[in-house]
Amino acid sequence: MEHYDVIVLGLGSMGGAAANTLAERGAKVLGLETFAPGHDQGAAHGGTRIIRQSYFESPEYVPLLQRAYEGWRKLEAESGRDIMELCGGIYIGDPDDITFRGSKEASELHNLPHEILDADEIRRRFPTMNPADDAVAVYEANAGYVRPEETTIANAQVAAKKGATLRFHEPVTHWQATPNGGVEVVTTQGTYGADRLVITPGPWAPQVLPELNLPLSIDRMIFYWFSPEYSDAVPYERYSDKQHPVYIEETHGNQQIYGFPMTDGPAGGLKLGFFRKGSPTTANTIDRNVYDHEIAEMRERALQLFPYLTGPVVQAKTCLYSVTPDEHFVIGAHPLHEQIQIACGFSGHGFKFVPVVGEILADLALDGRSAMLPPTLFDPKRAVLRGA
Ligand code: PYC
Repeated sequence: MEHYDVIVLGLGSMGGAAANTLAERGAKVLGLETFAPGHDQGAAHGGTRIIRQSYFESPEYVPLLQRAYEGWRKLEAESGRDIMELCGGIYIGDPDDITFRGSKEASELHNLPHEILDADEIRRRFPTMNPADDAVAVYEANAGYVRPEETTIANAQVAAKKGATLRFHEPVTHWQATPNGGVEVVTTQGTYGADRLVITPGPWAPQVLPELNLPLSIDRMIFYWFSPEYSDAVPYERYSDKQHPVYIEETHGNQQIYGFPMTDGPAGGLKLGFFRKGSPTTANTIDRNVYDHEIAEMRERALQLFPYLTGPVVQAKTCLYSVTPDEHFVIGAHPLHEQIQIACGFSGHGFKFVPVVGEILADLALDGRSAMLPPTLFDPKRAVLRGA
């Protein structure tokens, strides 16, 4: 049986980054993945993901983001791929909404460069948008987007270059901790042994980690791309990533939406979606169709911010979130087996952390601890994950 220092089960975004960092640190690594690099079955497709540091979810994430930005630049340099685009980010809300208030608090606490804009200033700078008259926003120039498919492919490419053995199209059928403190992993093609295992299952967490009975909601989410109607006053260039930021908006109790500038030319459409509005499903049974009533609902909401988003829908795609009860991640030692590290439950906001999660998982697998891991925020044994 082939034996490795570490096996990484799942080479999507987080597993790919873990394999890359582990190989860089000299470990003999095997990565196993059911699908191809950059596949569209999980949560790492759709062309773009937001990155930002003025983090309204909790200021505790900010140091991780600062480290992640360094990792994104390193991944670009090592892979020769364009992955991160800092086109700015705007977080619009009522003064008391978490989108605005939380972004402002995180910026102030960590001295992040930011500006506060009122509705007139938002319209003046970004004439694609017509927010509510009493809306306010945090504008962060150091925000933008990363490319998920490019990321996963880049991590695989760089990890392999650093010596990792990566097997795609090789589903894992079983894993187990062995009595000598190691692990054994069985796939459709063979059985492999290792001292340590890193499990990054994405939305397949309930199937891969059934013994933990994690209270994850696997949610069907949708990205939409709508064509704007261009005019002399608001031409294509105003929507492009040279002039348009990523955005998150909620005002007057409206459902939070998020989106991107146009990244694929005038015909590509403006990509947006509801921030946290999905329907429970499973990774194996998700309905990948998108229905007219869903498109109509998204357009009605989008028009509240983008008055010219009246052209045809260019495309719509489903994606999967794995949502924890407190919407914080699950990263740490498997509660039953200390030689196994798990990372899942990224709750729809994990992608921007990919490089730093890779580093944390490598630290945990090789040293049993990581100075970058917040003490309790992502603890797999925390009360909300035990139903308490
Ligand atoms: O984390 O910025 C984010 C995000 C936007 C939509 C889903 N997550």
